[in-house]
Amino acid sequence: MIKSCVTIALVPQITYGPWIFWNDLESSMEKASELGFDAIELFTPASDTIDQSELLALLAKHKLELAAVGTGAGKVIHGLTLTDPDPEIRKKAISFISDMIEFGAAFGAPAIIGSMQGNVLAGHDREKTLSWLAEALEILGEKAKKVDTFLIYEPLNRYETNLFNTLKTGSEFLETLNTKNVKLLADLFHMNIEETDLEDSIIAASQHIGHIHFADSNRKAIGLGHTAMDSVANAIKTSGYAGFISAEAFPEPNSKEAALQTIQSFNKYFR
Ligand code: LER
Ligand code: MN
Repeated sequence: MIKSCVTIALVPQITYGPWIFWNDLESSMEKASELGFDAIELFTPASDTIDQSELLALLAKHKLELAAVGTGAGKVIHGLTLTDPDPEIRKKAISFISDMIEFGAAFGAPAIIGSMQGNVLAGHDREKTLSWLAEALEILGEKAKKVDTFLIYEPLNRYETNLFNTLKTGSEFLETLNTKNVKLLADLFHMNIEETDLEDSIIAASQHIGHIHFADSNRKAIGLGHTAMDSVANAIKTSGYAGFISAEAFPEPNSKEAALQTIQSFNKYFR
């Protein structure tokens, strides 16, 4: 069954971005639960930000699942990426994500590699850079397997990465890896910029998709932009997707209304 999810940002250094709820874990979870969301996706500064037993108790209290954990703080706070030319930085990036994998795995949730994938930097070789990404995904994919979860790799739009921007190129890259434990994140906002046809892309990549970010063309809650969600939802359902559809969208006009708009859209298209 497809399940609804909403994002909560808990990184003090970041004060604005595409996350629906902000700063306060407990009140965000309370609101998510009241609106009928099935799950939350967390964006935290580190793997040890939230006490494990406290989160377990809150998830039980509010009848929510943890769908996934974001790793972007590794880049934003510490400047770490998996494709930095400096091997020491790559090592630290792998270690940061490895800890995040363990944090999520305690709740059955995978970690997401978005901005921590980095870029091919000016003056550097693309093939070499991709070999660093492959090396990291091999290690982290197998790490996730050991703790009974999977890893999520997210193609981003061209303004955020020059590695892979589409589901097709992302899928082809994953197919070159030995590990079969890395899945793809289909972020509808990035796809709106990069894909020729969202529906075709979703169907073609269906065996790789393990998570979906739910945002409209302008990265506001679904229904506030011009994405043709009817046909995108049909493609998601036809593809046999059975994971979380997670609102990674701006808190516009505010968190409460963005959350309400999201759950109404989710129910309209997926219930
Ligand atoms: C993360 O999920 C994402 O979509 C990125 O745009 C964040 O940099
Ligand atoms: Mn995303």
